Amino acid sequence: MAEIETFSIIDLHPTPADMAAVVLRGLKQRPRQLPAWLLYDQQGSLLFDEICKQPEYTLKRTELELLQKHANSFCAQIPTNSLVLEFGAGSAEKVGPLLQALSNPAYIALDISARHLQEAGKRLQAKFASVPMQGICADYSRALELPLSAEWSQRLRLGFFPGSSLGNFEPAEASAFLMRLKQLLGPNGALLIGIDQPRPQAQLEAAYNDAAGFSAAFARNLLLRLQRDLNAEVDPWGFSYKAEWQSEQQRIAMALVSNGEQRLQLLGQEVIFKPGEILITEYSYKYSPKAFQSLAASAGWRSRQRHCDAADSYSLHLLV
Ligand code: AVI
Repeated sequence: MAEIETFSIIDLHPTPADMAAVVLRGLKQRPRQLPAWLLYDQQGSLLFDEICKQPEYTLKRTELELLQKHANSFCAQIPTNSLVLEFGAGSAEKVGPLLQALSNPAYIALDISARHLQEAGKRLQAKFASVPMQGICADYSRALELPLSAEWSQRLRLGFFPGSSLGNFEPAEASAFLMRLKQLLGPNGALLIGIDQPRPQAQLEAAYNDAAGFSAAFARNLLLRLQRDLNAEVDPWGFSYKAEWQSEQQRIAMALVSNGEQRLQLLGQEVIFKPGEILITEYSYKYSPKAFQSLAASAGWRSRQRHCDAADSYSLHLLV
């Protein structure tokens, strides 16, 4: 009988002191901007799951369909016994088709939200009882040493970076991140990555400002979490949410806009927002397949296989 595995987590989450330092640095920037990983505490991860269900936000559904359709052909290129490393696993709902198509895989889910990861990992483990799995709670955008057993270290690595989360990095950071992944995945490693493509402005702006208000709640949760986790003094309702397509940069910019003059206090430091001043919560860059392939090439990756959806809005790339 196959062994039944259990899902456990190694917790490498930044400490509150680290988080406070990152927040203060971001609040002093112009425009003020906080890193996207701060959006994902337990509450933020649940709100993001709701965004993914909204009719305007098609990204997750499109990607899942592509994965289900092409998992076998992607995985035919991946050796037996590979270790799948998923960056930003979230609810870990996308890796299923890969675990099904691969022969004798092991799986590591990295995510910044420990509780969300624990619950997602437990559900996935129940579905794939014989696949050895491990969760790591960490900010994967920083350089990372993986705490791997000797047996897992010997497996060839397949990186899995779905959801177009690469788009939440600035292009220079995205290139540096892809280079770091090359190191981490090793000389025979591969990377399966999902990339959202530019589309008409109205469609994109609606996707990031859904009628039900989950995108706005997701952004506002950033300030609520500063209150909860870092005892910041701030009025989250003193800000309105805005998402706009900036065609020159090929990105959606998401921001909280201060409704009036107001103060935010953290660790004895005060930040004054002027009326109309913005706090960027996130950018979401979009890449055509060609633009992405050239970014990947500049980081040392070669394209092995690519599939787009029928509407040509999203692409999955296998890089080696
Ligand atoms: C996770 N990431 C790829 C999402 C995106 O589309 O940029 C985050 C998001 N923020 C608001 N809506 C979606």
